Amino acid sequence: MEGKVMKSTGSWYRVLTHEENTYDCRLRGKFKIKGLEVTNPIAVGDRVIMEVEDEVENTGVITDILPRENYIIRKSTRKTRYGHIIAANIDQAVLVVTLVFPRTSLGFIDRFLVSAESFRIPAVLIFNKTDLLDDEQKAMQQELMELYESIGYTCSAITALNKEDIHRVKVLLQQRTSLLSGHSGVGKSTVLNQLDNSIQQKTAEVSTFANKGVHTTTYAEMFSLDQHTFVIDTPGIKELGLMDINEGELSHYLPEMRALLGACKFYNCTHTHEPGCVVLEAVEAGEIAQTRYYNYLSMLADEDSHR
Ligand SMILES: Nc1nc2c(ncn2[C@@H]2O[C@H](COP(=O)(O)OP(=O)(O)OP(=O)(O)O)[C@@H](O)[C@H]2O)c(=O)[nH]1
Ligand SMILES: [Mg+2]
Ligand SMILES: [Zn+2]
Repeated sequence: MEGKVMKSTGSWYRVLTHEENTYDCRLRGKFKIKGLEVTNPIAVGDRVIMEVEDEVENTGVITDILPRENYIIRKSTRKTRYGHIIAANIDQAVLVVTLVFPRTSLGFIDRFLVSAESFRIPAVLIFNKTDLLDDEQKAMQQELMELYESIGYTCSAITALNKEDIHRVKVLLQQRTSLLSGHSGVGKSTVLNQLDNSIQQKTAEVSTFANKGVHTTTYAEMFSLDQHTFVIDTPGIKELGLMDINEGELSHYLPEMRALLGACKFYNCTHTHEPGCVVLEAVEAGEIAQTRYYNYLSMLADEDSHR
């Protein structure tokens, strides 16, 4: 029968079937997807075919994987040549960011957005922990939200424990399957726990010593808020190594650059030094944010990202 992978630990998978039964499954055989080298062949969100092994224990085996609509992948931290699929078959990627405790860098945000663009997955930014910001930081956050909104990304500023804020998050998630991603400690699990009383993900305080999260969530897990609304909690990530993006493609994944493509003098313009480059002109004129342009350059320079 067919089911959906709700949780994956790497050694077993929790599968929810159409009949709303859940089974803890292992894999049978090898699952190799052509042209994709990954450390995890099956990820949360995958639609699979499974056979029941034990009706009493609710165990089974996954025998096949159905074609993916999409997936979001990062470079494996252990084996750099390999990717690690964060989730499959998602409607949107929600990046939870915090200006403080811990601080999310713009480089990380832009890499995440580029990655989502490359997989054609709409991305949303949630700025959490606004209760911890001083006036200067609030102004900075406002500026960032205006920047990303102007590029076309929906942004929302919240405090996880504020009911009205959580209501706004609910509206963003309605009728979709969403991935919650971001650094450890930004509050992904805290937000999720507020969305539904039945969800009780472990959360933990950010280390005051390192100003970093302590990696409380260790496995990706999908929760259903209603029949049509699913949210995936994931372990915090430090970096998002970009996969399979070549030099020529990169600018297509920054929407404000994409809008100008084709207008540069040289068709193979890298937008770094060429005469008649409309991207450089737009940066000069302040129409493209310097931070976005610098992060473009940094991604371009990252040898590993366009192999
Ligand atoms: N002040 C404040 N604290 C928050 C807010 N949201 C979350 N926290 C706290 O931040 C800490 C980390 O939250 P978690 O939900 O565990 O973070 P996470 O993103 O799930 O972290 P990992 O599972 O490690 O990736 C906890 O102590 C939360 O109580 C918020 O809006 N304001
Ligand atoms: Mg967590
Ligand atoms: Zn150019």
